Amino acid sequence: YQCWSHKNKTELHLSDWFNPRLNFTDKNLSVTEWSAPVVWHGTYNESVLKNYYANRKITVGLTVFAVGRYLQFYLHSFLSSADKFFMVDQKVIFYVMVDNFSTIHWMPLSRLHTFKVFKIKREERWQDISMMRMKIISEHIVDHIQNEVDFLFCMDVDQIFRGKYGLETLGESVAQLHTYWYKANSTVLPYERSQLSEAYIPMGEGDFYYHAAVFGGTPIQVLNIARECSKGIMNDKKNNIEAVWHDESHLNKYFFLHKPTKILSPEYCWDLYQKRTSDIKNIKLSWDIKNYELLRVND
Ligand code: 2GW
Ligand code: MN
Repeated sequence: YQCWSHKNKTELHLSDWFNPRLNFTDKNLSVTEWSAPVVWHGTYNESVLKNYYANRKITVGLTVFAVGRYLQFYLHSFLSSADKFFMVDQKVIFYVMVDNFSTIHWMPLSRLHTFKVFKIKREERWQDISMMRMKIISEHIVDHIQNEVDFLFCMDVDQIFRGKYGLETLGESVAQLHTYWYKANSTVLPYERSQLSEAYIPMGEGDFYYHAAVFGGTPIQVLNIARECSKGIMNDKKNNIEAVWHDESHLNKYFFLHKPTKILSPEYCWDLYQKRTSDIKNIKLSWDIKNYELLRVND
């Protein structure tokens, strides 16, 4: 009973755990115009967060897709690094979507982490593999995920966790700053610029360019995100158009219309080939290597 009373009484305020970095020339990289925190290493108080969530018994979900060659190439290093760094000491369910069970092998996970594997149909075109994730995610949230977790992340599989990725990342709706574009002027961002697409964002508008390799939130918010993106993708298909960066263009449109409540710095999804500036203090997740010759053949 102590657990319940505590759960409903105290609220966590932004100033309890978050200390913005104020040394940016673009002050939006600290706190956005709509007052969402931009979480960088060193801006959050881990022990306050740990205490706050200690008697709330939360579970965090993480969906990841590994289809075709991506299964053998990326899944193991993604999961084993996630087990080590993603939500350490929290209950976690990894939702692993694959097109082939036979290549999955047993992997021991830490005590509070577990995984569920689901079989999905393999799409012919790689663009469709990527885009169909939105539809599949929304179906699984409705079917079961909404009853199993308090927060949900959705990630690309071609990445490796490198440092603690913890409670500071949780929020109602969470978006990831793209490594390449986080300091760029909005006119150069690679949004979809055709008015014929549902993902269209007018020139000069848009807040940030978000990376679709990481997004999250509460199950209900992630359901909204995935449903809207999926709708946009399907409507575009009907009109014979495909947005320039596929599901990522639709995700950017969604977050343009519905501002995320929390933003993660590029430290939470960094490209190690990119020149590292002094902003990047602690890399939590990095892109895995891409071998297009090996990966993008149709077999
Ligand atoms: C994708 C592209 C080309 C060839 C294969 C695939 C592929 C992707 C695949 O064969 N199998 C597979 O499971 N996938 C899944 O889709 C996997 O989870 C992968 O991480 C995800 C997105 O594909 P990826 O990582 O190759 O695309 P990126 O790294 O260029 O990512 C950005 O742009 C994508 C749209 O073009 C997505 O929006 C993605 O979320 C972005 O990070
Ligand atoms: Mn990727």
